[in-house]
Amino acid sequence: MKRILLTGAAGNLGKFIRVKLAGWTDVMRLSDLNDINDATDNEEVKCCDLGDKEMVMKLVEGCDGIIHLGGVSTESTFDSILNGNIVGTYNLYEAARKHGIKRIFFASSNHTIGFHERETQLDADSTMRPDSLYGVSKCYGEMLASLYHDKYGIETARVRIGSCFEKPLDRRMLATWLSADDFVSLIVRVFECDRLGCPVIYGASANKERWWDNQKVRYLGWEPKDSSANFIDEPYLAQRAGNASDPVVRYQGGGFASAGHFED
Ligand code: NAI
Ligand code: 15L
Repeated sequence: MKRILLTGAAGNLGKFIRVKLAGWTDVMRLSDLNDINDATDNEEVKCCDLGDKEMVMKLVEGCDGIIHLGGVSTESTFDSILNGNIVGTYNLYEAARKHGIKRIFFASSNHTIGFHERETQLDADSTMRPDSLYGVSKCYGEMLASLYHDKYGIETARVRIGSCFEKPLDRRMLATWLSADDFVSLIVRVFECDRLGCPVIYGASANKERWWDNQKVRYLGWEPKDSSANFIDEPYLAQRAGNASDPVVRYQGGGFASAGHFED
């Protein structure tokens, strides 16, 4: 893999991916809305707004694959989601089509299915039940990837990331937590496997508590190694569970399911 474009490179996940994947590609092309001033020798920086079609066309030129993390990453106003996640993801796929990109890692989210109750076991074929406008925008991204796969042959890993943080931050994340190492090992598998297709993959570590089943993507050979169970001494585990009828406890999306609407 020669040159990989990393969008959202200045964000939380982008920052550690740069470090953990250093040397994996000949060149990592970094992009974000925010400036990036600490590029290393095998990184190059091309910052732009994903909503700017012409800039995105230039951004993608010369790349061999894309790790697409850029965009609005939590609930927000429709206008900002429209620009970053709807228009932005379209611009990226159009540029990928025109520049012959073969493979994309799309950072989708568990908020595409956040209104499923926690007792419901989901797999790749479960119905989308977004819990926010943000979740709806990720459903759109997944469907756009499907179209560009079926019509133009661009392979995409549609990864419904759970909660990728240094450690689980609350009781819900015992099920949704994805470690940085497991996230990076998934990225590597996505670009190194012979055939990818356009699968939906749940991005969670090998946690004991599980809501999501990745049986349908066993062919990828991705084996997460970490577990939220290793954080057994964290204080939130000693807390009593919340009220079971509270949407924050009832639904997989947690607080996103109960959050109010963001007015433009
Ligand atoms: P983040 O918010 O820290 O990073 C996103 C980056 O995208 C930011 O640096 C931001 O400046 C950039 N961005 C926003 N709008 C843009 C635009 N119009 N043009 C160009 N760049 C723009 O989010 P984080 O946590 O790093 O997440 C990365 C991706 O993974 C996001 O797409 C998010 O939705 C997804 N994800 C993350 C999860 C997590 O646990 N961190 C869970 C599920 C999904
Ligand atoms: C997401 O989609 C967000 O990007 C991240 O900040 C977390 O809120 C995560 O989901 C989660 O559900 O924990």
